[in-house]
Amino acid sequence: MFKKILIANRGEIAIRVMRACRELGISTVAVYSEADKNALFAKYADEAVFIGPSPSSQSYLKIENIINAARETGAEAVHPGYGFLSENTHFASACEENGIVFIGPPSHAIDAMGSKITARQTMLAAGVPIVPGIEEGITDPEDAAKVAENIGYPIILKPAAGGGGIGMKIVQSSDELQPALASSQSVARNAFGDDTIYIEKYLTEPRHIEFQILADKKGKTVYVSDRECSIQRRHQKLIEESPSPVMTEELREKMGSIAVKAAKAIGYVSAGTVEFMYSRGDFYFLEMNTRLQVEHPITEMVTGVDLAKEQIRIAAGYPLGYDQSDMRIRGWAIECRINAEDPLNDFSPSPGKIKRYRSPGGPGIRVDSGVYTGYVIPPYYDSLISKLVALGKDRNEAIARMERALYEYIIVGVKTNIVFHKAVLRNTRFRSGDINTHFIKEENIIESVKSIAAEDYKKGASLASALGADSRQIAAISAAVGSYLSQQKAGEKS
Ligand code: MV4
Repeated sequence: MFKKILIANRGEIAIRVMRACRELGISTVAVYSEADKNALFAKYADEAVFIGPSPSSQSYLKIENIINAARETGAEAVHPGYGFLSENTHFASACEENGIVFIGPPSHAIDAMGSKITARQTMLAAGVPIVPGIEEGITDPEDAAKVAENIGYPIILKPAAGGGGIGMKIVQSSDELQPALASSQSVARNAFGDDTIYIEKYLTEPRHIEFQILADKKGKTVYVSDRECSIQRRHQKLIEESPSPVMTEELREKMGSIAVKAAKAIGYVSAGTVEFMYSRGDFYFLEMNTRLQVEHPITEMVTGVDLAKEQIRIAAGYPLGYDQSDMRIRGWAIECRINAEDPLNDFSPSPGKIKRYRSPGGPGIRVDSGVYTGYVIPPYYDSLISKLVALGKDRNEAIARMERALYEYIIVGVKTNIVFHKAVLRNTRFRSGDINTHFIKEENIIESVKSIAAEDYKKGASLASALGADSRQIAAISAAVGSYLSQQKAGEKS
């Protein structure tokens, strides 16, 4: 086993990986930017190397600096977390060339999923179902028109080099095609330096369902659990659950085996995720994420598998210690991403100082976070404060525990999306499990966020005035929507 690992990431995921290292008896090296010099992850590590005065995310993208930090500290392996360099083949190769183990897939497996067209070709050849469409790039508008006519409208244009929805265009009819193609190409050229576009049939109400897989270096690949990730806004996931409400034993067996087939088709090793779109009983390969994902804890909660540890064990050459038939799902887990953002102002980021912080606990609750009271959330990175995860014996218990945990959560100083999560969790359609990727829009969740915020505000104000607060205090207490009761109590004691 490795003796020392460098974690090339920040925030909660750096801590998550270091926790795995600590349990495995591996010492840890953090790398940190100027903006992160007071961050918890840098304090948690056994050693911390300053990698740059640049306060923006640039520090965590400088391959050379990170390789140097690993060499100087004698780290034998590097864990990239998610985002930053986690799916960068140059980084994986640079590690390989410097005799440092990249804790993730081989660079050729990252490459295989880089171009969406190549990925479609590979999956088609392997017998993995893909959305009806083409496996070649399109540049000529007349070719595009013919292809679109063949597939049948509505269609969707996607950049080959893309991901995350950038440059995608839905086209409802032939007269919209030419401007949509031009726009898609121009966005793709700017974002990826490559304006290759391909065409797929547009699915109107898909669910996003993904499968966690693990593959060791001996050729064994298993699926761990499925995750439902349909609750998202502008391609940003906000709530995930495992299993998916539509999942049956039979469907899991079918989709899981295909996820394993997809991984094997590219010689995958490490933890990975195969994404599918699911619509009315049919499912199609979408893309594969070659990293540990933000939402990995819900899979850990329902299976008992420690994915971060498994990644490290696999990278060190250990075989998986179990077979597919040993894998069991027990209970139901939900994750809410708690972000420093204002759901009442178009989810605009709300960085700044956390003046008061108390995270929930009790039965079935897990909080992965990198913040503390007095910590200043820098404006340069993502706005994730924590991942709040609730495990229950079934979906109803998981929801009840999540609502209870949201009630307990105190975060003062920055705006958070806690009230947004409350609004989704009490929605009757969400409770019935009838969701798709357009849920937030279709259910007009923002309107219920407004009314819950107003409700909380009123309760806070009446409580504060009953306790003899002056108008300034009432305003302050009321403004802290979502945790007014706890704040009142905490305020009494301080
Ligand atoms: C689609 C689609 C419908 N039909 N492709 C958006 C991001 C990228 N990963 C794939 N995306 C989609 N591709 C076809 N043929 C709808 C989406 C989509 C989506 C997919 C997964 C999760 C959330 C989504 C939100 C909006 C649109």
